[in-house]
Amino acid sequence: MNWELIFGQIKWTSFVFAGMIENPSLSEAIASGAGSIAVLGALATVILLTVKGWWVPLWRDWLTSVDHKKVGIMYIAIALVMFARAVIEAALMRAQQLAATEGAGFLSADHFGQLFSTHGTIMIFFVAMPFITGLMNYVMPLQIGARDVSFPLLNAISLMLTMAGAILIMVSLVVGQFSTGGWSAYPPFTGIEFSPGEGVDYWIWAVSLGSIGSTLTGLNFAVTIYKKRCPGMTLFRMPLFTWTTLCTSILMIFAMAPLTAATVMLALDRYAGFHFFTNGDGGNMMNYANLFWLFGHPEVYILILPAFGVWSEVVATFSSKRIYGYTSLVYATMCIAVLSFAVWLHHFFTMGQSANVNAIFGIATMIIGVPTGVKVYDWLLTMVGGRIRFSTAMLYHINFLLTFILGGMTGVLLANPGVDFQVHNTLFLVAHFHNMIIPGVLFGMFAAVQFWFPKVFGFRLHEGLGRASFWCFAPGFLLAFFPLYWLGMMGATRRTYMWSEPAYLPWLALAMLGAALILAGFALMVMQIVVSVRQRAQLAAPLGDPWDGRALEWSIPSPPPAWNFAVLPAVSSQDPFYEAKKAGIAYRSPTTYEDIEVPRNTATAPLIGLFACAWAFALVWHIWWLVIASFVLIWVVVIARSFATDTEETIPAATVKAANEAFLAAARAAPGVSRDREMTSENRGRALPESLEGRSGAISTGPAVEVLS
Ligand code: HEM
Ligand SMILES: [Cu+2]
Repeated sequence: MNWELIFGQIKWTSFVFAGMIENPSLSEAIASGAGSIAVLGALATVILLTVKGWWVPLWRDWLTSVDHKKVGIMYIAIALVMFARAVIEAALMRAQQLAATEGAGFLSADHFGQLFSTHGTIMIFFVAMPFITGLMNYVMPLQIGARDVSFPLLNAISLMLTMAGAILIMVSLVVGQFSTGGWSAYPPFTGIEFSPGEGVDYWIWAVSLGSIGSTLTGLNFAVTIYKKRCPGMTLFRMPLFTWTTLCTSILMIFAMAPLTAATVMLALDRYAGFHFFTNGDGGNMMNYANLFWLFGHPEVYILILPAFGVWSEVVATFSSKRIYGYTSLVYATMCIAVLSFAVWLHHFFTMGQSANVNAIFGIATMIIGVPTGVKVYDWLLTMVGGRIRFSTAMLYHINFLLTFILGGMTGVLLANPGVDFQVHNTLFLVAHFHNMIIPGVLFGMFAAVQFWFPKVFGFRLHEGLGRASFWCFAPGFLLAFFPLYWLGMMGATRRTYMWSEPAYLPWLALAMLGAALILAGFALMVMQIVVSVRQRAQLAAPLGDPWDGRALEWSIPSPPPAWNFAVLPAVSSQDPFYEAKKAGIAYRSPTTYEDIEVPRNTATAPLIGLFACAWAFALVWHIWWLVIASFVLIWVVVIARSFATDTEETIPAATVKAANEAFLAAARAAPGVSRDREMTSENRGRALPESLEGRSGAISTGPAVEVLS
C-alpha cells in the first residue's frame, strides 16, 4: 500500500503531539498544548452546536446567508477568535525574551520563529483585515442608504475564502509546522532550499486565500459605493466612514494583486522548480521584496483608513458637532491613498539601492505625514467648542490622537535612510509599527465595536466594563511598546529568541507587564460582552439611535430588518438624519410601500470555502488527488450556481409596512433621552438632539412625507 498516494507527505510524526513524545521539552509541551487547545476548542464547538441543536440555524441563518450585515458579523467573529490566538502568542514571545536575558528561556529558536510568523501573519491577514472588512460590510451599505452591496453572493464568497485561510492556519497548529519566515516570508530563506518543510506552504496558501478574498471585497465595495447610493447622496454627502471605505476598496483592488502574484511565484519556485526569487539561476529576491512591499505599504493604509473613518464618526458624534473640515478630510484620505503606492521602498532602504533612490522614497514617505497631520487637526478642531461626552469610544479616540502622533513621529524618523540604517531590523521598528497599528487600527476597531454594537444587536455595551478594559489596553500598550524603542536603540534585533543581555532585562520586564495588561484588557472586553448580553434588557436601545447619530444608519431600528430601509431614503445634506431630527421631521411615515426583493440564502459560498480550504490543505501536503478533486468541486459549485434561477425572494409591501410603522410609532411615542442620560437605562435609542434639549423635543407627525426628504 502506497500511503503517500493517499496522505501525501503527512506522517504520524507530522502531528504536533509526536514531537512531545519524541523529544519532550517545555517548548514541545507548549506546542502540544496549543495543538490540544485547538482540537479541544473545535470539539467543544461541535458538542455545543449538537447539544443546543444549533447546527441547523447556524447553516440556515448564517453560513448560507448573503446579507451584508450577517457577513459583516461573521468577519468580526473570525477577527476576534484569531485575535485571541495571536495575542497569546505575543505574550509568549514577550515571556521568552524576558526569560532569555539570563539563560536560554523556554522556547526553542524554531518554535519562536513560528510564533512571530503566525503572530504577524494572523494579526495582519486574519485579525486586522477581517475586522475592517466586517465593519465596512456592516456599516457602509447602511450609510449610503442601500439594501445590500452590489454583489451579495460574491461578498459571501470573499468571507468564506478568508475563513478558509483562517482555518488553514489553525490546522497548522495541529498538523505540521508553520513557516519561520516572518509575516513577509522573504526568499531565499522561504525558498525550498532553506525551508524544505510544509511551513512556508501553509503561509503561502493561507495568505493567498485571504488575498483573493480581499481583492473581491475591494471590487464589490467600490462598485457598491459608485452605484448603490440612495437618491440625493452625492459623493460629497457621503459620511466619512464611507469615504474611507471607498479609498480602502480601491487600495484593495490594486494592492492585493501584487501580493497574490508574489505568493503564486513563490509557490512556483517551491513546487515547480522555477527561479523567480532564488539565488542564482537568473532569480532575484529583490523582485519579491518589491512585489511584497508594493502590497505591504498600501496594506497599512488599507487597515488605517477605515479606522480613520471610525475616528471621524466617533469624534463628531461624541462632540455633538458636525465634523470639522469634512472636505479636507476627504482630500487628505485620497492623497494618502495615492501616496501609499509611492513609498514602498522605505521597507528596504538597506538592500542596495543608490542614495538618490533612497532619498526620493524617504521624502515621499515624509510627505504622507502632511495629509495625516491635516486629519489630526480636523479631529482636534471638531472637539473645540463641542459638548464632549467621554464615552469608551471617545476615550479610545483621545488616546489615539495622543499615541498615534508619537508613533507618526517615529515614522518620520525612520523615513530618513540614514536613521533607518541604524535601527532597521531592531525592536525600534517593531515598536514603531505596533505604535501605529494598535492605537490606530486595533483600538479603532474596538471603538467601532463600542459605537455600532447597539446598532447591530439592539442593546448597548456595559459602559463601566468598557472603560475598565480601555484603562488596561491604553497603558498596557504604552508599557508593552515604548520600552522597545529603547531596546532597539540599544541594539536589540527583531525576531530574536534570546540575546543573553542582562542590560535589556528591565525594559523587557516592563514590556512583559504591558503585555499582561493587554491580556487583562482583552479579558475585560470579553467580560463586557458577556455581561452586556446578560443585561440586555436594561441596555436595550431598539429605537436605533442611542448616541444622537448623524448618518442614515441611525434612522432605522436596531437591529435593522433584513431589508435595511423600508423605503429607500432621499437625502439633501450631509448628516441627513441629524438634520431631520433637528427639523423635527425624523420618523415620519412614508406615503407608499413597495415589495422588496432580497437575495435568497445559498450554499454556494460555504461550499466554495470548504473546497478551497481542502484544496489549500492538499497543496500544503502534496495530496494530489485531493488537489484535483477539490479544484474540480469548486468549479462544479460555480457552474451549478450559474443554472440557478430562483435566487431572489420577495418581501411583500404589507410585511414591510407593518414592521416599519410599528417602529416609527414606537420611536415617535418614546420620550427622547438627553445626552447626559445616554448611559442610563433611559436610553432606548430615541435621542433628543442637543439643539432641542430643554425644549419639548416633540416630533411633528404632520402630513405624511417621504422620510428624511
Ligand atoms: C496586542 C498586543 C501585541 C503584542 C504584545 C505584540 C507583540 C509582538 C512581538 C513580541 C513581536 C515580535 C517582535 C520581534 O521581532 O521580536 C511582534 C511582531 C509582530 N506583530 Fe505584534 N503584538 C501585538 C499586536 C499586534 C497587532 C494588533 C498587529 C497587527 C494588526 C501585530 C503585528 C505584528 C507583526 C506584523 C509582527 C512582525 C512579525 C514578523 O517579524 O514577521 N501585532 N508583535
Ligand atoms: Cu511602508
